[in-house]
Amino acid sequence: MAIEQLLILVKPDGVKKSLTGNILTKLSEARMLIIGSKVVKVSKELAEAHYQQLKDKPFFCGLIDYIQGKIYGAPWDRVIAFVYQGEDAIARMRKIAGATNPEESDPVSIRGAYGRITTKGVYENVLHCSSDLNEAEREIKLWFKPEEIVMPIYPTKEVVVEKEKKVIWA
Ligand code: DAT
Ligand code: MG
Repeated sequence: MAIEQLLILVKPDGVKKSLTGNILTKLSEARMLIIGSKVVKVSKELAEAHYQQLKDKPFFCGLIDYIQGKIYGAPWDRVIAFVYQGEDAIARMRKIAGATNPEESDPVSIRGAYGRITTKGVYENVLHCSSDLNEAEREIKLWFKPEEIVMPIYPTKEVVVEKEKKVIWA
C-alpha cells in the first residue's frame, strides 16, 4: 500500500454547524497524519480553480457561492483546509467522508450523518476530500505553499523574489 496525501476541506456549512471537531474525530479513525492546516477565506479565483473540472455543470455558480460561504455570509465565509497523509489515504478518507450526494451517502459516513441538499439544490456535504492522486496533488499545490506543509511531499525549487511586498507584524 502506498503512502498518499490528500486535501480535506471543512466546507462553510461544516464551519457554520460547528462540525469541525466532529469531522476531525471521524477522520482520526483512519490514524493518519495532518501535515498542513489553515483557515482560508476563499476567493472566487481559488474556488473556480478548485472546481475547474465542473465549470460546465448547471450547479457550478451555486457551488462557487457555497464553497466561498457566500450563502451564509460572515463569519461563516471560510473553510478549514487540511493536508492528510497516510496509507491508501484517498480511498480510506473518501469512505469515511461518504458519497458526494449526502442523501445517498452511508448514514454513518460524515456526509450521510451531517449533509443535506438545500431547497435550491446545493449539495451541502460538509467536507471536501480529494478524489484521486492527480487531483490531490493539483489541489494541495493550489491551496498550500511548500513551507506550509511540515514535510517534503512534492519536488520544490528555490527562486529569488525581489521587491515583493509582504505584510509582517508591526
Ligand atoms: P466530490 O466532492 O465527492 O469529489 P465532485 O467532485 O463530483 O464530488 O463534485 C464536487 C462538489 O460539487 C460536490 O462535493 C458537491 C457538488 N455537486 C456534485 N454534483 C452535484 C449535483 N448533481 N448537484 C449539486 N451539486 C453537486
Ligand atoms: Mg471531487
